[in-house]
Amino acid sequence: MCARTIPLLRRTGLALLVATVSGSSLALAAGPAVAAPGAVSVSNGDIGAPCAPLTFCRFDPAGAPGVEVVDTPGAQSGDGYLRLSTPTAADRAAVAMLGDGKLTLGELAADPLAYRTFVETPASSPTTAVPSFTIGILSRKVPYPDGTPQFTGLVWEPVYTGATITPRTWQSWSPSGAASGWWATRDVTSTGTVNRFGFATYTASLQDVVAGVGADAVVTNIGVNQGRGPAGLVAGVDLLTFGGRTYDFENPVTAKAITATAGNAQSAAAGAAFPTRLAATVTGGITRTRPVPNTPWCSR
Ligand SMILES: [Ca+2]
Repeated sequence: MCARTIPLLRRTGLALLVATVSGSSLALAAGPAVAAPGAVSVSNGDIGAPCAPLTFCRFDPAGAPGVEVVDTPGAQSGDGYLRLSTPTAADRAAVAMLGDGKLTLGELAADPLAYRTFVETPASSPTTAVPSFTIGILSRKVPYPDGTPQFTGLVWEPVYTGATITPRTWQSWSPSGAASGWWATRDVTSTGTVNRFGFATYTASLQDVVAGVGADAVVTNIGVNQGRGPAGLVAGVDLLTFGGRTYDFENPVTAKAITATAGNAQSAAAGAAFPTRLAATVTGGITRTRPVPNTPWCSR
């Protein structure tokens, strides 16, 4: 008889899933798909949970119906990605991690910001639209009339760097390393003109933004946004990076088949271990089968 409890990868850095092997029976909880090494998996269930500090959620008062972590062979990392859909110009699709009220813009900008996009169906207009990298802040530099810090979204879009958007191709972006591309939602001035928050619309780098807004601005949310505006755009996002972590959008796997991959059809003396450790591959998934890391094993 043998019994083991084996930790699998964590989801959103909070929950720990386990698979338990007991004797000849093997029971598997749903586990995550293959995530990029060192990345934190974020599933459709994660972003569907109520918004809370330091977790991802659909960041939109209307619930952002065009937001889903999908399993698809088109994924570049793992087996899935975050799909954002805006059928009409009035739609918005966004996912963000809420801040904890402590993180400042200066602290956030100290680590690389990065993400990848994949345009499945370009917008009717503008055809160059892709999901943006968005940071919400509260700025003391531009307070409301009552003196409280004013909110604005800080938005980075590849098109304002002069980059070419290629549909049906994964493209990697670096909002923190780009020489331009940032603008503020609460004061969209003409290109190259300094806004109320102190940086030039569309031509500012992240360093320009921090210098203009102030490193002490409190971060309220970090994520990606699509719309309002680009009607018909269907786009993927994956490997969202900030705060020293990369978030890989992947759904859990439910085991459908277990196949011995090592140690089968061998014998061992009583009380001795098998010469080859017993191992198995578990496949599952929502739309197709796939191997699962850290497949449980036992020997007896
Ligand atoms: Ca992925």
